[in-house]
Parts: sequence; C-alpha cells; structure tokens
Amino acid sequence: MNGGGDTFEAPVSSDQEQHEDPEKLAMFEARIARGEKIEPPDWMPTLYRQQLIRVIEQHAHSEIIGTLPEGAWITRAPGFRRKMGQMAKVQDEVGHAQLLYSAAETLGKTREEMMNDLISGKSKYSNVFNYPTPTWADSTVISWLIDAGAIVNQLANAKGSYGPYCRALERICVEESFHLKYGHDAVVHLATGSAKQREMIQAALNRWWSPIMMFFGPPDKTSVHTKALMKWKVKMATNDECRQQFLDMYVPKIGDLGLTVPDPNLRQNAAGTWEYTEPDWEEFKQVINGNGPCNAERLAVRRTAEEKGAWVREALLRPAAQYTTPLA
Ligand code: BYC
Repeated sequence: MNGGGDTFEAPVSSDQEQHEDPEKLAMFEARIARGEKIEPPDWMPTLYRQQLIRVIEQHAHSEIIGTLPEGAWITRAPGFRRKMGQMAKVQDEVGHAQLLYSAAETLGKTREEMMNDLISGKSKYSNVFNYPTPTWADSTVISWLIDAGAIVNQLANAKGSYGPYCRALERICVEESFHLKYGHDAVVHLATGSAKQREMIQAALNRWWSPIMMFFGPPDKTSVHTKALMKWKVKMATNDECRQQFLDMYVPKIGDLGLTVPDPNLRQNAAGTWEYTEPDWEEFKQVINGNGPCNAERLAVRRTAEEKGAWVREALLRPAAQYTTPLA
C-alpha cells in the first residue's frame, strides 16, 4: 500500500487514558487549560504522545512529498525569475520537513523509523500531493491555494499545546506567507493574461478544487481524531472550521480574478456559513490509502532518493573515517 495506513479506523482507545496515573493526568490537563506549553521532558499521556507523533510525522511527510508536484516545474517554469522562485519555494518546503521531523523526534520516534514508514506506505501524507501537475498553472494553484489552506490550519495549531510543534509551525507560517504571495502573483499573471492563459488557470482550478476541499480533512462528523486532539489543544480548529475559514478568505479573491469556483452550489447562507457540494469522500479515502493517481510514483521517487542517499548518511555517521580518493 502506498501513502496509506488504516484510515478511518477508531482512534487509539481512550481506555488508554484510564491506565494513566490520574494525578499526573489531572496536572497535565490543568497545564493545558492554563495555556502552558508542554515540552519534551514533561510527563504526557501516551495517547497525547501517539497522536502528536502521527500528526507531526504526517505533516513532515506532506512537506517532503509536496515538493514533488511543484519540483517538477523548476526546470519548466516560465522564465528565469519563476524558476528561481520555484526552486526557493521547494527548498523551503524541505526545510519545513526538517523542522517537523525534528519536532516529532522529540517524542521518541526516530527519523529513520519515520522515513521507513513513509516509503513502506504505512504513514500518510496530504491527499493533495497525490495529484499530478500537468501544466504550470497547476503548480501555481498549489503555491497559492494549498499554501493558503496550510496557513489557515497552521496558524490555528501554532497556538496549540506542544512547544516544539508550535514553534516549528510559527516559523513555517512566516515562510508560507511568502509562498502565498509568490503563488498569488503567478496566478494573477495567468488570470490577467491571454485567453489561453486564462483558460489554463481556470482548468487548473477546476482540477484542484475538490482536492483542496478535501485537504482540511473529512467532515467533523466523521473525523475520528478531532475530539482527542482538540481536548489536548493539538488541534485548535476543527476540519470544517478551517474549511469555512478558507472559503471566507479565498472565494472572494478567486472571484476578483475573474475565475469561477467549479461548484454551482457554493454560496454563503444568511448565517454566513458556506454551503458547498461535498467533495467525493470515497475518492479521498482511496487517495489517502494509496490508490490516488500519483501515490505509487511519489513513493517510488522518495524510495529512490532514500537508496541513493544511503552512502551520504553512512559517511555522516562516521565523521572520523578516512577516505582515499583513487587518482585513477
Ligand atoms: N490528507 O480524524 P481526522 C503543505 C486522515 S503540507 C491525508 O480528521 P485529524 C505544503 C487522517 O490522518 C501541510 N490524510 O484526522 C507542502 C486520519 O487517518 P489516520 C500539510 C488525511 O488528524 C509542500 C483520517 O484521515 N498539513 O502545505 O484529526 C508544498 C481521519 O481524519 C487528510 C498538515 O499536515 C488529508 N488531507 O485531522 C506546498 C497539517 N485529512 O491517521 C504545501 C497537520 C485527514 O487515522 N495535520 N486525513 O490513518 C492536521 O492538522 C490534521 O492531521 C488534519 C486531519 C487536519 C490533516
């Protein structure tokens, strides 16, 4: 299975909480209620640790795999300026993965274990990166709207309870806001360009809208982890709240560019809530369980990188070793 794992199974049982020391658990929850940050040496319930590892690890994998659809356009981006920008963005995303893997390591899972779980298909990463970027416009939609969605989610969670994750998210959000400007600029260029360019960006938006709607996770009523994550302030907004906030902010901006959101049912009701056509959640399940259009390709690239980089990791682990370069 690629990019999979057992989706929508019940969360790790809250029975586990019953085996925790009640006094320690109460002190831990009081700290969270006071808005204190939990740091790596602090006592924490096993379920909190497991959930954090899951979320942070999946996030790190998303950054790494997320470089692939945009990375494919580094050499083909229109003009030198865009090529430079694209390269810098991809480099930033790899940096985000580094920060996140380091944050997850503080919880006791090694980077090697995380990498193995990624390339074996055990761990998940974001659904959106299992779709192709057949045109430059697709890449610009990622840079603008996926990054916009990521900022909505991450700004909220940066105020969460686990110190290392929050600090990583704060830094990531600063860089993501540059990516957002970069992506917006590229989309504006296409949307205000020739008829062919406008057609290209509209077609890309049509392809990406549904994956973007899924990006925030399944509807709250079917989300299995939200309750536990919100109780301990790992997640500071629900999936539906983030989706709504994204729609509030970006539907008007998309309209300003003369583009059409490909959902005829999209409208804000009198209460201000966006009503929309539910994306195909069956497709979502398929994609996050390894059966999306690009899952196999994405993991194959990652696996090759891992294999080809093995000698570098080995050399770094033995800094005192002496190597001789043959002259001929
Ligand atoms: N894709 O109970 P739920 C970026 C899974 S990268 C795949 O609601 P939760 C960028 C979920 O894992 C930024 N799987 O889960 C990078 C669970 O399965 P498991 C990526 C998803 O944790 C490069 C099951 O569905 N952002 O921006 O409460 C270039 C049930 O879901 C997805 C993050 O990673 C999905 N979209 O909420 C450009 C943010 N959604 O684990 C840009 C960190 C759900 O039980 N993560 N699933 O097998 C989170 O905030 C939360 O984990 C989620 C899901 C909101 C994603």
